[in-house]
Amino acid sequence: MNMTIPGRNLDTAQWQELDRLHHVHPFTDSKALNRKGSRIITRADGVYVWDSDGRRILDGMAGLWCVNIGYGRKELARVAYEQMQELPYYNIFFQTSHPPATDLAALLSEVTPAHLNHVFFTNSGSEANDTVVRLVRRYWDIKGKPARTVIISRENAYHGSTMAGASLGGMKPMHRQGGLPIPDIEHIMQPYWYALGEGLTPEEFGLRAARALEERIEHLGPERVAAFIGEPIQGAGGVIVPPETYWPEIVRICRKYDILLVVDEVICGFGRTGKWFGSDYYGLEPDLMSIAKGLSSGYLPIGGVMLSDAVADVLIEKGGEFQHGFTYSGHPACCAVAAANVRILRDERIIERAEQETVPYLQSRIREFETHPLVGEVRGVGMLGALQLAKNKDTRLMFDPPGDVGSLCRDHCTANDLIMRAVGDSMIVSPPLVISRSEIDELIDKAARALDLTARDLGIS
Ligand code: PXG
Repeated sequence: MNMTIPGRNLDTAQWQELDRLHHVHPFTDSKALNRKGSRIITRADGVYVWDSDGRRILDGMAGLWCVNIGYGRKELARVAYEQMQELPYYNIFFQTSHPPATDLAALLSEVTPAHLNHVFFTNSGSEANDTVVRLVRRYWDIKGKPARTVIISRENAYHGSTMAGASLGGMKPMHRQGGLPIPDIEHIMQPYWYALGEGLTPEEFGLRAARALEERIEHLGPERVAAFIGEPIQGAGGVIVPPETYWPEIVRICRKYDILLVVDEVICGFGRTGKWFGSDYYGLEPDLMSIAKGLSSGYLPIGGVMLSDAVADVLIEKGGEFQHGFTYSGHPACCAVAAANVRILRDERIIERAEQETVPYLQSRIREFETHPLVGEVRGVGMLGALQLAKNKDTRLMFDPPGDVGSLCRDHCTANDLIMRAVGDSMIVSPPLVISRSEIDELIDKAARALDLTARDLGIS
């Protein structure tokens, strides 16, 4: 099958060859990929993507956790087309603005938690978190406490791939490449009960994991600590759903020491948890909130940082010029598409309908895997789920080395035209919020088959 883009009419092998010769892929062993050739995705609709061989694949990951609204919404294409004819680009520096950026800013203040009424636009979640580092340190500087520079994050957190994003993240393999983390970023234990909570109930463990924050603040000296940052539910870390006790205790500690609470909603935002934001799900009142992905459902790149009224007051009323910004901050086409996406989510009640109908169905169906011999734990909230594979489900013995069995299972999913992500030995689902019950059935059937084939390969039954 040939696939045409202007100027090139190539078949699968030709696209793969050009890719091999010229394209360096993110988070990829390029040598290994080049041996087998990349999969070429050519189009998408609803919850499905098609590859260049014409195979229809169920996208259980909504792209990279972002296509919340589903593929193929022509309204968004139309909005981009019209906006690009009207005003394809102008910046929002130097005392200018334009309708798409201003409209989206106002719309975001409506849909985000009530006390968040200002946004700083970026082009990605990583840039949002870089902006967070600068905002947090600037905030304390303006408040006359420049020594408050340390930001505390968690091991196995993911906050992006730029220097600051990867530093905030707790991914050791990322830190090892490029001399990270940058100074004054600290990491505490993550609230991963299945892996770390042996001998404790989830509730006890949640408190223990949260109190690691208090211990670190005391160790560093509270006068040095600027903020705590966390994903409501860790996504790329393996859909780690914290015990119920965790977030209330984190909030108590942040308030006690007067440090800023930064909630990274890049995955959890815009409906992923069945509420508009993970902060709504856990009842959090963040001082700063990072957003991206579902903000535009991935149709165009855009991110941002929401500021609480209190933070905005300090930054705007007392801060003078904030020396930060990107050429494409508030890009007109990206803002117009994001606003259209948010309005569709809101006006079609996509999040509310998912919460009532398909979220409970997905959550109950993935829990059927609790009895599977390979599955040690099933985790999930909203349209997020994880099947934790374990060598011995009774003793919680994990596979060693970690990741090989997850990759094997992932390959069985792929061969069966289902996209699931393996994070170590956790199998992840994060489908578009518009997935139907029958599509969930298809996802579960295909995942079951992949698990069975994996168990067979390992001689487990
Ligand atoms: N914060 C969180 C919580 C994320 O999940 C980012 C920030 C960075 O966003 P950008 O737009 O800069 O990518 C993310 C991104 C994976 C995977 O393999 C996850 C992400 C990105 C790429 C791959 O699960 N999350």
